[in-house]
Amino acid sequence: MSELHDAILEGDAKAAVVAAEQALQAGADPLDLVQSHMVPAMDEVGRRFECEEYFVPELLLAARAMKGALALIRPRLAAGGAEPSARVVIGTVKGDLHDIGKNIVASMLEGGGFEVIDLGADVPPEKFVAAVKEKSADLVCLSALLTVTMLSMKTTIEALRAAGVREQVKVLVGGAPVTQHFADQIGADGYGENAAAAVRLARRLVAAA
Ligand code: B12
Repeated sequence: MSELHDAILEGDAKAAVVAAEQALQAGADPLDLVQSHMVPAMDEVGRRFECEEYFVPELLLAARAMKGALALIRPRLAAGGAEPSARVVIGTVKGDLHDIGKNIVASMLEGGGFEVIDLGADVPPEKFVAAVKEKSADLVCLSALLTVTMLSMKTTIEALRAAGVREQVKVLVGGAPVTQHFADQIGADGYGENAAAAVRLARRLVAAA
């Protein structure tokens, strides 16, 4: 595939940054770079990890290369220039350190005209609740990449309910192991498969509210 894809797969952060720079200079679409080159590279990293060709060090190197290239691309994703239409609190749920996908969703939401409050990774339910209250958020976006931490999404929605703010916000969930069925089961308002879907859905939910 592309040099950018291969640099991430090989965990070569320098080469990934150079390849991303060159692609952007050549006029590549930033979202296409992410979706058609970078995400497939991380998927292949995951596949290799699963069949024990890669181990945690390779995972970390690939993630570092992905993040290096993303740092260049993120401002372009977020350069929508629209007035903030609604306020979103986003984070990766408790116990889960995966934040690459969450960061892409956050950038795309910013580009889509949302004001984004990013709480980071490994965010406990009470921190989501506090941010929703403080910032009068319209939307909460929860990300999880581990099957075990998907349950933290449920706990977070329960905490929003217990704090009396569940009806105030729409809750959107996503991340590789999450499905529409799971979203329905835990009482989320929506599930998005990728960052573009997240923006579409966020707009629809806010408009309906
Ligand atoms: C990179 C990586 C890591 C890095 C994370 C670095 C970082 N800062 O994020 C490190 C090395 C730290 C790591 C650690 C671990 N990892 Co890991 N990791 C991955 C890997 C290879 C890629 C994840 C990624 O970044 N993908 C690219 C992004 C762009 O995709 P994404 O996150 O899915 O996001 C997109 C969509 O899902 C969606 N989305 C995401 N969030 C949201 C939110 C909303 C609201 C919406 C609408 C949409 C949305 O939009 C995004 C953009 O399109 C995956 C394999 C894979 N293919 O997913 C394994 C994987 C997730 N890891 C796995 C495991 C097992 C682990 C460890 C337990 C390993 C270990 N033994 O220590 C630890 C756990 C640490 C922890 N407590 O979280 C397993 C999980 C298995 C499972 N089903 O539970 C996977 C699937 C690998 C595998 N095939 O076995 N990992």
